[in-house]
Amino acid sequence: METNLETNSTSLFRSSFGRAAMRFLAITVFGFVWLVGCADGVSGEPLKGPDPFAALKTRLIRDGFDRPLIRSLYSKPEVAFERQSISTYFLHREAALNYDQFLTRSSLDKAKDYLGRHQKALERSQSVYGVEGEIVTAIILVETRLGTFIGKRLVFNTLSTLAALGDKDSRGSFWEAYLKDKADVSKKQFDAWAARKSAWAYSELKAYLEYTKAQELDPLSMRGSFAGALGIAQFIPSSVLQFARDGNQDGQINLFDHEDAIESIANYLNQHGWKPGLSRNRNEALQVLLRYNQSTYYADAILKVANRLSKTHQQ
Ligand SMILES: [Ca+2]
Repeated sequence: METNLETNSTSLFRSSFGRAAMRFLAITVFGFVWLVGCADGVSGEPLKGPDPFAALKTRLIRDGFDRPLIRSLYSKPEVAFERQSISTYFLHREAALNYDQFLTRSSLDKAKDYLGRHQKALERSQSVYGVEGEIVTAIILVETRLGTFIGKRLVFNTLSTLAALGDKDSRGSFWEAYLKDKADVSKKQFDAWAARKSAWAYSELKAYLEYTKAQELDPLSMRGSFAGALGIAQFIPSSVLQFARDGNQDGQINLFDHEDAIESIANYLNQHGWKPGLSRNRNEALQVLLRYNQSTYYADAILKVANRLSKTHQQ
């Protein structure tokens, strides 16, 4: 989803550092972080040295988050510095994803079944937001295999880990412990990436804490992608705050509920310019879908799946 706008390596490569330079950086950093990760098989562990979240906690409290809540959250045993989520970040290769897998008969049959099971919610979204059920279903198929692959990492850990790299000391500790003698990348290059990424992650972490507080959800209850996207629709927290809706009208926006996810996707696309029948105009439809995920491979796959679903639907 939009998640991937700011978080995947495709957009990383589009950064001002220059595509080639960042690709080199990504590959080298990934390669060495991955090797280090494989060497001891540990994913979430404290950084060597001082508490990696110390500065982050102070910053959150200074920015108005409740001190006892922040201290309590970061003292929980499941909270850990997920250095492998950093390496996975570099592993992600948008162009290498096989989108054809979503066009197999088996995938399309499952999607067709989903259209039937969630017909009511999909029809309501179509009438309120003008987004065809086939488009919403195609997005849910590609994002999370219809809600069956929603990520294994605690969203809180993923965002906290990336945000912690904004602190010079934590970043330095990470460099010293895991990259300095192994990575074929300069400290300056790593610093530049970490500064940009951590700023994004801090903003998303704040949005995540605001969302969980407003909806009375446990911040440690949600798992998501290595990029901090959550739920069936894979929204990043700032998009959750802005575009998510309570589709099943139970008083809580929970993107692990299908009806909430369906309506949230439809609202998101509507707010970004989707109109009824837009899927028949490929170029205009692509422009809106690219707001959801910046990859043209992705947007193209969504339209192909939706098109196939519409055809089988009419038969
Ligand atoms: Ca709900």
